[in-house]
Amino acid sequence: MPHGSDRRGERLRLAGAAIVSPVATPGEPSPGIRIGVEVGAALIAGRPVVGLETSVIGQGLPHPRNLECIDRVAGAIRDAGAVPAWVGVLGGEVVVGLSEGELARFTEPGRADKVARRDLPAACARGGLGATTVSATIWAAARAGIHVSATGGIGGVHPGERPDVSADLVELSRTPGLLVCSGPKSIVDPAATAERLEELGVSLLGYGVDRLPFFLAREAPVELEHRVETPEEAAAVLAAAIRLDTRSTVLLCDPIAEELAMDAGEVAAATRRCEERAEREGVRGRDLTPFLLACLAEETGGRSLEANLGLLESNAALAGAVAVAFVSSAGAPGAGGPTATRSG
Ligand code: PSU
Ligand code: MN
Repeated sequence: MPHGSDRRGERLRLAGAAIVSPVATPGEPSPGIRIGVEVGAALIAGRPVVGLETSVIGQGLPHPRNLECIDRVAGAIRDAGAVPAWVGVLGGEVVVGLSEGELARFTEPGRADKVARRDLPAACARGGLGATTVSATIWAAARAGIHVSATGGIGGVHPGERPDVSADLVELSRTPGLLVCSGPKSIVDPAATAERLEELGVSLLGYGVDRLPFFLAREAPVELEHRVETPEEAAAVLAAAIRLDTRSTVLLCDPIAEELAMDAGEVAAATRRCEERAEREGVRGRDLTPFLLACLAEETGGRSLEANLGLLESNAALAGAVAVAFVSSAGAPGAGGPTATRSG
């Protein structure tokens, strides 16, 4: 196996030019990744870009609230001065920077398959629509030279005798970059998830908080070791991670706004009822998370949905601000974005 630093400069196809990624990444060069026109131009110019998953659009939120999510998330990133880069599988390629028209197809109910990193090859070979989870999204974003991404809540360790563990966790441990989230989704075990992340070497940063944010709830009873107060401080941690070549994601944990936050006990009780329903109906594997999210919305009279949309928007705004701070911080490795070279 060649050493990772030999692989700097993976060449990605972009309208006749090749993009050289400044991010050291394990894995083979990926000619199957297509970069959207606006995103490619932004990366070449060294402008801030934020990677975004589409599983939240395809499976996590119901139609038509997923349309609202796209507007609010993309709007927050643009308002911060960055470019949104939605990631998804389309026409046999992994696309980083879906156009509005392409993205619209992912919002149609039941249209896109949920695609984690393990599903990428089959999804590309099949040629349909694949909505990428965090694991597949950060995999592709890093290979496109994107350093900052955003989501709502990451997957984690589900409670149970034979725990279902999200592929997000191991991918966070082997993908360089920074991901803004509101902690793990409140349908998982927060302490077990934090321990697994520690074991995997994933850095957790509280954004103005000392405890782990817990998606719909402000916090879980899990203490965080590190805390930042500003996008600039978060960007400095990302720059250090890249400089050190730690190759794992810095997880910037941004709690849900107080006015939208739900009571942790209420969320836990509703989640238990939903888990029982999942058990009775035999829902397992990749269907579990979307099932539990939909069930929670029902159980809470739609409040969890409002909360989820609100935290997605504020995480996007923060990710935009971190991406801006990262490219403007002098001397940040890779801060200039990927360098374009002529192909051939
Ligand atoms: N955040 C949300 N809603 C979602 C997700 C994140 O607010 O639906 C998605 C992300 O794509 C994440 C996935 O990677 O849920 C985790 O699914 P699983 O537990 O099956 O790994
Ligand atoms: Mn799972």
